[in-house]
Amino acid sequence: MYSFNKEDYMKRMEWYTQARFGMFLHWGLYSIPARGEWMRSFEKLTDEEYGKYFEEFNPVDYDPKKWAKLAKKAGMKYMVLTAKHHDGFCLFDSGYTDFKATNTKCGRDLIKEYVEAVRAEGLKVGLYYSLLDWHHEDYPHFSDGAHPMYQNPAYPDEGRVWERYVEYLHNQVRELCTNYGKIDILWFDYSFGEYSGEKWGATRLVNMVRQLQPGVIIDNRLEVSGSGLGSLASGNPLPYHGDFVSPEQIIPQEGIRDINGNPLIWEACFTMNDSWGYNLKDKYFKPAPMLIRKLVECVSKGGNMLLNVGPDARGNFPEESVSRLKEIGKWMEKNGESIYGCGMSDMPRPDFGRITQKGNKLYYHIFDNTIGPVPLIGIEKKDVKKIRLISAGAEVPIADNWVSKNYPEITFADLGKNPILPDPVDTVL
Ligand code: JFZ
Repeated sequence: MYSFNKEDYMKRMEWYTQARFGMFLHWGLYSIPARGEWMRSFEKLTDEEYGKYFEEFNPVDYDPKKWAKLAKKAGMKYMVLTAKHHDGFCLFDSGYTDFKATNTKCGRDLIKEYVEAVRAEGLKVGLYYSLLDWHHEDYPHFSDGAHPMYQNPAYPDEGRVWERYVEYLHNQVRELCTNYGKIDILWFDYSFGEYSGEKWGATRLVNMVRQLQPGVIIDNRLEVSGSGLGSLASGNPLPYHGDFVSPEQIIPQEGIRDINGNPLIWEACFTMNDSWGYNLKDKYFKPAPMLIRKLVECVSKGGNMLLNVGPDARGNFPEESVSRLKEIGKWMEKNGESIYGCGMSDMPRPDFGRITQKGNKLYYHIFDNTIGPVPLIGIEKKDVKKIRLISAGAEVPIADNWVSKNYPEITFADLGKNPILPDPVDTVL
């Protein structure tokens, strides 16, 4: 059934590579202990110990319309929410488990409300689904030596039947692809060691997904983890290679290319602080200007940025996240055209920042004061049609002063004598 058709692929990926900026959401029972989404595993909790959060879970403030509005205001074009994370707790009303939101005090299908809210804002709908499952009775805890943190003495592996877990996984993915209308992104997480590809029944899984959701975009983690390129880069893609590479907490130095040097589609996901799930004690939030520049960096290297928010147990975004989203949104409102539909540039990377490109339009992102006029290295004056300060629509002349006269081979943009940039975060020409 599987065949790789480059034309179909590029068509499917069009909105996604235009969008460039999305919101990742890690939310579940782990928002209550507020020590990150791995706490159950790191702290080796038993079912019973973790079960107390299931008893307690009641996100009274959950309002995904509010979430979607915040994402949209920030300039994001899509959202990806954890339908199930590694702890196995389902935010959706699955027929294959009792460990789900509808069985908690809140009694709501949180995914249903989410997909409706996201769509209503005109954003694309993404769902994260964990391949790992610390709750399922057939998911082993000791098998993989590379991940000692799975090993929980409370959970011996005897009697666990792997095939039963794989059926469970397939059944739940079928539910997600059937019960919630059009899904735009499925974000599987993740493969490691021998737990990769066919171990998950991945060819069969992907065929089912593509049949139920023909346009859906799938990440590459049915094959690899956050650090692998996968077979998409090898020129010989396996059926479950996925549609984009998903580097985590890192922006690749030079973008990502396949073995023939052709650029691949990728999305760097990262946290605003240092945690995916809500973490009460992690207050190391990256400043908004840094996040804006990181987004620019991703686009200048041909990638997307998926920026994470970890809502709290009541269903609210942390204040620190809200203020950053608002600040990013303000910048995006004025400078979004240098992000959406833009990609890697053919021009050399400048010292002062980055360049993004859309067709024959170059966007010079000036992060750093250039002291004198702004050098547009590699550009000949005769090739410049016009230069504009994007945020104001203002004309910026080619410099004609003693500096530019001393360097006649360089084309300079003249932002004036004042060394303070119009926007110290990122001035875009
Ligand atoms: C995974 C999850 O474990 C994590 O909780 C979060 O959801 C993130 C987006 O994805 O994190 C990983 C996955 C793979 C590696 C590291 C972190 N890895 O292989 O190095």
